[in-house]
Amino acid sequence: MDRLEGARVLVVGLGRSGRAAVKFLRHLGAQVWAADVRPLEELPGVEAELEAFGVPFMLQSEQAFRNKDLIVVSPGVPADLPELEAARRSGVPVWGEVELAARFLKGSVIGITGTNGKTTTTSLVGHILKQAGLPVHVGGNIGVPVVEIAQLAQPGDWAVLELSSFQLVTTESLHAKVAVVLNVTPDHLDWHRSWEAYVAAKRRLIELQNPQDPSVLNADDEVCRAFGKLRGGATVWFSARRPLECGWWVEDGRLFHDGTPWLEVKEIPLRGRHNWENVLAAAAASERAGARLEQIAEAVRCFAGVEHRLEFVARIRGVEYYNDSKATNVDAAIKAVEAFDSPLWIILGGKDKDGDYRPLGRLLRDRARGVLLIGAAANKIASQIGHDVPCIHCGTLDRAVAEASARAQPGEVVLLAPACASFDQFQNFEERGRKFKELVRQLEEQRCD
Ligand code: UMA
Repeated sequence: MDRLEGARVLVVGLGRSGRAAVKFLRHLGAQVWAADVRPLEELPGVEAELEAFGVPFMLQSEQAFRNKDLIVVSPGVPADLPELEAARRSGVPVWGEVELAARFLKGSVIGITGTNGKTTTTSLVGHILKQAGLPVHVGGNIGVPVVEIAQLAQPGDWAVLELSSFQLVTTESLHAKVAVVLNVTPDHLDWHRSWEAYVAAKRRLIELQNPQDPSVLNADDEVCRAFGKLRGGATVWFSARRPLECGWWVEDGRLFHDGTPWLEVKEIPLRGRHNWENVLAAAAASERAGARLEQIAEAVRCFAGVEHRLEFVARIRGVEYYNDSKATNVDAAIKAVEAFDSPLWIILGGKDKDGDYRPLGRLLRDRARGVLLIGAAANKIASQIGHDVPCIHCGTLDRAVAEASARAQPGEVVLLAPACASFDQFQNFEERGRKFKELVRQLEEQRCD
């Protein structure tokens, strides 16, 4: 189904991806209907947008799926919804928004996935290619729907795409010219229902590649090593822990490519060993896209980092505040904690994703002065880590920041790295991170009063 002119298409989910898909489909000349589980009153701005495109709205129901030639789903819509299963059984294709885009995308794709580090790596690859003077577009899970990139990219351009497991499950036609898998650890098990299904989703990125195209994989990650067996000679390995025979690694405080040192660890402007991995992976992908080593090194040195990822907010009365709102799972929170040597006050909690918080508790035993708990997962977290580290139930982020500022001593760090999704108290992790920064800035103002 490559021509969609006149096709009857239902778009499910009217967040960022769904709304962009509606526009793209109308541009292609399809007849479009739009559905969401939420009524229009709860979807600000959507009614006017749909009206402008002549697209009727329907609440998500069995009826909305009837008499359609194609269903396009947003990433957050579970791929095994009964209505979607029924559509597939009756021969109606179900595409994710990324699949829709992939069928029309003219540039070459660098696809980046992994449980943690995707956004930093994606934005770093975009930055390196731009600095190297290559034509580049950045999108995907990072916040720019891939259908928007499909409308912009020309043949010869690079599309650097952050791809989540949700997006990969419903994708078939995305043949990444370079694929990157950073790491695979448990996440989103509530959505995927099993670890195997989550790993299979990540594996799709490399399974869909053409045989000769390279996969950049983490030599220190067990799942990536298994993926490497599938890709054989097309694998480019990286390691932040040990020298490799060839590929990209860190040794004695320097980054190497095939035995050539090209950057010092101390020149990386991002905190934490996990960011060495992100830099190695970004460098490997960028080199395959045509950037030279010295261009890569120069671009890494001037990379400003990404909002909500170990973002420095302020230093108030000798206490440093960091926003890592993007740490929405246990593994990401562990990496955030490992990035600091100073004693920590850490804000944890939100919507649980079936996480096991015990490994985090063991790490916090030596590193944290206390945990400030917020959101729906507070009791579960306290029951799993309460014997390792003092836990203070704060309920809300406002309260947690107030408690942290009252307790933290000069030389200590207050870190928001919640290990949970934000959806119980916020629209998304960005809103949570912005709120944290606002609260910290208020502390700063109080100090000046
Ligand atoms: N909805 C339905 N039916 C359902 C489920 C949801 O109608 O069965 C509706 C909701 O009511 C809501 C809409 O779908 O109105 C939300 O759609 P969505 O959850 O797919 O979110 P979008 O706004 O389209 O944003 C998505 C990604 N969100 C998710 O995957 C949850 C964004 O990633 C991404 O930036 C954006 O597409 C552009 O590509 C965010 C994210 O949290 C950052 N991603 C997860 C993560 O990184 O952990 C995977």
